[in-house]
Amino acid sequence: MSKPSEARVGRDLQRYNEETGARMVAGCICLNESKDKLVMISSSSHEGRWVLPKGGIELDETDDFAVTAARETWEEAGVEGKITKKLPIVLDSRGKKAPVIKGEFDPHVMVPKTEFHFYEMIVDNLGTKWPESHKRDRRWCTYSEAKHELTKSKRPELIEALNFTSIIRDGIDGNEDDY
Ligand code: 5FA
Repeated sequence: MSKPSEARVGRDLQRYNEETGARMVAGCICLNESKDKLVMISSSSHEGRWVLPKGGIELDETDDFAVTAARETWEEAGVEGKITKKLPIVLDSRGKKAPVIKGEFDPHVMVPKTEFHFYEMIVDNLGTKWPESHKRDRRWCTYSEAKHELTKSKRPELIEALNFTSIIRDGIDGNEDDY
């Protein structure tokens, strides 16, 4: 992959799901070799919140969303690695109703504003300078630290995606989901 030195910006090329109108986003959950930690980055729009590297799939990109996920992961987190699996799609948690683009509009049906296509990645390299290094922090977190941060950031759908990975869960927080 040739690594861009600048991040793509703007929503002009943003791809939306033709059926639901949901914004389509791809990203990576980046695990270390021993699979007991993941990379989190600070949100650029909400100070003090930690999220996962991800971003909009664009109209000129391939249907292989792993390519977008790897691009966003480099741009936002400066991480490169090997994608090992595609995780099930998770949907926006904000619960707002949005018009269905195709088909009947049903006011009782919750339509996601965003759908997330996440991939599990095993980290090979942490760059020291990357397109958004000037505006984001980056850190390794255990499963329970990540769950804590994503709860604080009000991002249950990102926890859902994390729970689909093969991360080794630490502590009481991690074990409780296993029962
Ligand atoms: N946003 C906030 N809460 C959301 C939720 N529960 N479900 C879906 N979307 C949610 O913010 C990214 C965008 O997602 C914002 O427009 C926010 O309103 C909306 P973020 O997840 O806090 O990440 P960020 O601040 O780092 O955002 P950006 O990288 O600037 O934006 P994107 O992740 O969309 O990536 P892109 O701009 O590179 O395409």
